[in-house]
Amino acid sequence: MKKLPKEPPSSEITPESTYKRRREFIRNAGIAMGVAAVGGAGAYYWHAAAAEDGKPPPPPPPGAGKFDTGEEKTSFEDITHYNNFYEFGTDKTDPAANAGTLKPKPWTVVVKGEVEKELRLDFDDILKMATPEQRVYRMRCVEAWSMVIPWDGLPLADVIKKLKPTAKAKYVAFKTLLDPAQMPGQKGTALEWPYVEGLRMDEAMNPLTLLATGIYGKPLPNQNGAPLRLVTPWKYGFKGIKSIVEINFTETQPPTSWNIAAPNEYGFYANVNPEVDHPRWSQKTERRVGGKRIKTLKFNGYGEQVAAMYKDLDLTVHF
Ligand SMILES: Nc1nc2c(c(=O)[nH]1)N[C@H]1C(S)=C(S)[C@@H](COP(=O)(O)O)O[C@H]1N2
Ligand SMILES: [Mo]
Repeated sequence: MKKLPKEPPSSEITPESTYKRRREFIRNAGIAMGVAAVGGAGAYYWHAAAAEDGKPPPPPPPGAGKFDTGEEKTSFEDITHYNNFYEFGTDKTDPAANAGTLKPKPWTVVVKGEVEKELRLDFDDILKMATPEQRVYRMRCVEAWSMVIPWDGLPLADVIKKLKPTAKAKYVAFKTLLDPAQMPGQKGTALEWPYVEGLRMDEAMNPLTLLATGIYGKPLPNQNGAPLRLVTPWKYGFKGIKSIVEINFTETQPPTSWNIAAPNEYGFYANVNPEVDHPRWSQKTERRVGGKRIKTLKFNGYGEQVAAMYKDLDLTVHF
């Protein structure tokens, strides 16, 4: 019988926290949810409605089940109590314990840069820009664990079409809220704040890319990035920026938080790739939270939808 590979040494915590200590050393050395119409008369934002009256969610909207992996879903408890959200601490249990200070309502998102019209949008305005869908996605963290999450959200492509970027827009940059009073981790130096991320325009327009607003038919819990976060299931988890307050269309590749933090370890693309190891640990397998260790699939199993975008890119260089 083949032995399963050993869990990477402290895979869940060490990589990012080791780095954090190094970074601190370098520094010291001186260097919602209202009911919103989304369609015709009687249309409603389904999980928001469920949350408000405490009843079980109504039947999912059309589009649910699209891209479903058929795998066993991770429990709501695990999805909401095993998190990365450094604005609330660097341990996996910190976000659930500390994210109560975040106020996800009211919520404003600034749209700027290479776009027909710069805008300040309320969260409810964004909900009206596309039809909500539920999609069960396999998610893979760079730390070699994974989950299967039933997200609720809006296809980012539909939102972008409404925002009308100019022909110069080649990338979309996202920013998390910067407010140390709501996000106490921002008083520390675990990362540069605010958290920033970005996608190439074709990645942003890919049908898999979701602006998530909920999980399991409930509004996003604070620790998962309320009220609005990015989901790109073929990429490592750190691309999935939480609690977004800015969408900026740019001509050039925007900076991204983990690439700023450790450029030799975290690239801009961050496509899940078992053939390209992280410099300090393997990416060949993953531990399914609440389940077994399994082999990691290239593009997290979404190659059919995304591989063509990278046919001219050396993924060992552009990791
Ligand atoms: N603003 C912000 N977004 C973030 C992070 C973070 O620390 N801050 N962590 C990222 C990482 S490393 C992962 S794996 C996912 C985790 O999402 P989850 O806690 O909802 O599973 O969020 C990503 N988005
Ligand atoms: Mo991650």
